[in-house]
Amino acid sequence: MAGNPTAERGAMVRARELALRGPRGVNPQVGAVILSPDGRVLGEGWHRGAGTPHAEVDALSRLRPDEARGATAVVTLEPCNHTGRTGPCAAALLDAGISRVVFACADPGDVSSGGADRLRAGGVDVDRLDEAEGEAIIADWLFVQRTGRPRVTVKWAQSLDGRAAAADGTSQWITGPEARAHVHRERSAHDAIAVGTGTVLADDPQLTARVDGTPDAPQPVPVVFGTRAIPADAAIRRHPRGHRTASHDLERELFGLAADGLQSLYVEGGPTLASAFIGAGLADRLTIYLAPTLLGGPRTVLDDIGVSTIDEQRRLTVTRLEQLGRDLLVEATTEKEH
Ligand code: AOF
Ligand code: ZN
Repeated sequence: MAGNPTAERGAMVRARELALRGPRGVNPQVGAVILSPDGRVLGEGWHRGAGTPHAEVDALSRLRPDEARGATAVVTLEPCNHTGRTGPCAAALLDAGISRVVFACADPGDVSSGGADRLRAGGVDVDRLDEAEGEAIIADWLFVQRTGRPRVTVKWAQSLDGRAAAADGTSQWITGPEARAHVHRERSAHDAIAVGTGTVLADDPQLTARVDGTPDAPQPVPVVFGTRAIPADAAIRRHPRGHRTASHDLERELFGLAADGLQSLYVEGGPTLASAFIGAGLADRLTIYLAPTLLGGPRTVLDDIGVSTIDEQRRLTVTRLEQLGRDLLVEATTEKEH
């Protein structure tokens, strides 16, 4: 059975929009649209976070009894096949009499996957559509499923000669307003933001995302790494999402963040923390803002990253190069040994 390609394609675009209404967390963002055999939208649904009904069940709940018989479910993620906090969607679709299911992204879970096979075994026609787009909307969640930790971006701003600060430690306004605005958009695009206690003590950052024209931009959760105490009057104590503190066991801390549903981490400073993440092989993406200025002196952007001889250098792949006002942004990914 071929279904109704035009209606299904439109429904998948709509399902991705619906998915993004749901929260980022331990569960993926999933959207679903139920189509009648002649391609009309019968119901829409999305997943509102762990413990709430899955997208397919939410969409089915909008239909009248028996309205799902012979209908097509278009879902951004393969319907699950397990009983977790809720029951298996594959069974719910079968019970409702759905005759065709179109999904984008395969469920990567060991226990939750297999829904497509179960549906086929139950006589349902199953097809795959827009796989890449379906994966893109939950890329960070898929990364967490694969690695157990959030995706990590390490950011710094530097003079063209690779310094993060002047010799006395002053570092404000190396880059211009366009670069700083870009940083705020990046903050808002991450679930959590990491700084070392050294940065909190030296710069007293607010660590909020201040995006022009978007007063309600999502705010990342600040995570302060290190052992030194955070002063009682530190600006970070007034952060709208509170703050977390973390030890220097980076990997363990990252697993803890992922377990709490934080899928991406933006590491903002300073050199000690950035070096620790890179040295431990825990930096996935780098964003480096290059200011056309020279500072000289000892305050290099990184210290020891475990490279003692040239064979150990950390090769990068540049994924983006952009001029931001008078500064340059270089985005790069790290090459993984595994
Ligand atoms: C779907 N539709 O809308 C979602 C799915 O503990 P539970 O019951 O919430 O199950 C969570 C797992 O189910 C999650 O890790 C993922 O594999 C799948 N999520 N599946 O069919 C949905 N949110
Ligand atoms: Zn499900």
